[in-house]
Amino acid sequence: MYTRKNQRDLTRTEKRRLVDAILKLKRSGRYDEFVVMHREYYVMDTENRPRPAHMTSSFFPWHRRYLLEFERALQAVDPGVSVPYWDWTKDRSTTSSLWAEDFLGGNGRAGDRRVTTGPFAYATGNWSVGRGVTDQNWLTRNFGRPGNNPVSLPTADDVARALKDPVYDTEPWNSISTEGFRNRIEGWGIHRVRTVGNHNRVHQWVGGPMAGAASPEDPVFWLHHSFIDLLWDRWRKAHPKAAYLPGRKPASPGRDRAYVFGLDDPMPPWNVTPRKLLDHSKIYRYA
Ligand SMILES: [Cu+2]
Repeated sequence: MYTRKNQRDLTRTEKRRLVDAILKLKRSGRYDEFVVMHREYYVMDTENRPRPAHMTSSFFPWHRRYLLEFERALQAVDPGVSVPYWDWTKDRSTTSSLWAEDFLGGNGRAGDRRVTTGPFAYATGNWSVGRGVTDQNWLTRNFGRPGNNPVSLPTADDVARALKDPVYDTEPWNSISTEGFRNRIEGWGIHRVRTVGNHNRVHQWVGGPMAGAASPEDPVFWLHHSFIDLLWDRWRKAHPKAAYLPGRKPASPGRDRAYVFGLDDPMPPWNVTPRKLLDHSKIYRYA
């Protein structure tokens, strides 16, 4: 049993140990395996293949397991580290300690958006991205996407509205589910209903690889998803009688059956069911 802390409460030593563990995973090649896995599971709901990770009910349990795998890999390097969370409703500034030199480094520079500060700057020689996919190998960020189409971080009100929804997820269990906690937090924009929100909006706000399928190229991915995981916790506590939905795969034949994972349907690549991931209280807790 260990604790996942708010990133703003980490000591200098805790930050250094986390960064060191991440850099070690990178050097060993293990880190990039996580990036590849996320890319493989970043499947649009127009594609006809299993889709346990995004645009679907199992978004929360899939990412819980994915984070746990990453955390186990970190702990194999340094047993004292865990994945802190970034509460972006509170730490909203581009100069938050999250983005400091001793932690994740800051925004990308003007022009090519290259991150030039902190341990993940390309010039350190310790962090390159896009292996085998792009020839641009430095990490980029573009906080708030200034210009014609800027993005702001979601607010505490946005999150509160999602937490108030007493239903976990609704038909058609995908990116156009208008009701339900899951898509209110996952945050797909729905034509004439709402714009991109919460989880997706944070990915867009950071910019660079965080805005796409290879988002774990930026280590802030883990801190973002740790907070998303905590929000699932908060929702479950707010609605103790509400169940994970759907309870089982839709009965109708067709595409849904391949991509909707009911409570007891094993999710690839681990073949673990959402039910097994509902309760993490024996593994970690949030502080
Ligand atoms: Cu994801």
